[in-house]
Amino acid sequence: MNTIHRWLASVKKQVMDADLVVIGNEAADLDSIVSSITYGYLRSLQEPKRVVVPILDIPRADLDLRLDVVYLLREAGIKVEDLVFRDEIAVDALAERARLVLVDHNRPGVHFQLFQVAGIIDHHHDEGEYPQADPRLIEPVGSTATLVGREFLASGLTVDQDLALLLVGTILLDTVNLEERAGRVTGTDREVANRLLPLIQQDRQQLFTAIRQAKFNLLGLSTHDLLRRDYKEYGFAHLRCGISSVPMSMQTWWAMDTNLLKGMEEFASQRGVDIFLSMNNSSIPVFTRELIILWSDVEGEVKLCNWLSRNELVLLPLGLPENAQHRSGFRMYQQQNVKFSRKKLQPLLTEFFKQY
Ligand SMILES: [Mn+2]
Repeated sequence: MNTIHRWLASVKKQVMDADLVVIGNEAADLDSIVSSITYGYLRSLQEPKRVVVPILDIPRADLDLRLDVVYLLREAGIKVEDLVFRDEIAVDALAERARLVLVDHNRPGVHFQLFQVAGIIDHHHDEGEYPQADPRLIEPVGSTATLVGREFLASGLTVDQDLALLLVGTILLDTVNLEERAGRVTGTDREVANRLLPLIQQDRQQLFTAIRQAKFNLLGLSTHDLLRRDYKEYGFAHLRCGISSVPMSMQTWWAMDTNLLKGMEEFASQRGVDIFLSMNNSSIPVFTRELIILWSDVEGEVKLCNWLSRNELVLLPLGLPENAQHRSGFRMYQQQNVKFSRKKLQPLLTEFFKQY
């Protein structure tokens, strides 16, 4: 029997022979990813002689920051290694032979400008381009997955459990579990979701909760991912300073990764920064902030902390956990004044390094 899994594994080997590339938008959220692979699968079933390839418009390394996507793909038995990412292929060479189907957007992103647009399936505002596209299906529904699901159901082809799960899981996330109050759901979303739901084994509420929790759960991310998820770099005098903002307390982080200081050191050295800061915040039980400083200049570090404390930051030193006490250059503080975000800290640092 043909399945989306077998199809994905086979297209992976024929990427550069593609006739049709199906691409979601650059944010590569759940809707874009699921719609591109499911619509690509539909077209391949309808036109078996064509090579249809869905491509994700992000580097492969960025997928693991999207935990809702990782979760639903795993639930549906999709192997991440079978997917094709933008950074793994010669996009411009592919544009010479393949045409593009846009899903979840209706104007190509920066990396796919050279392609001829053959089709559009989308739920965003219609920018009026590509009148010749076929299909040209742009409707203001809650999720592009609704439109793909409707096409699948109308095709008479089999919609198996895994395929139904991908589509309906995405519709539920995008429409906030089909809730009227959230103002996202339309009659079409409800209709398609209600035809797909009987095909899956899972309870609707549980599925929605699991996907939504995954989306906002950082626990599955590695230290490296948490550090690069929201990272900025600054130049202060002759020094380079990197600052990560991490929405997690050190205590929670430590429970996940006892080697996290080593991870920070590696991250800082990869980025080639002299000073590395991690600004951690947590909302449970109340909003708190912590500041971790990695700087090999111990004297400078003491001066910096004094300076920050004099300027309202109010830093309370925290001891390093036992297994990290031998690591040099690290200081951990509780930041008593929680109003100082990275945006507000930056001018203070600029000021400090001017006279340092
Ligand atoms: Mn969408």
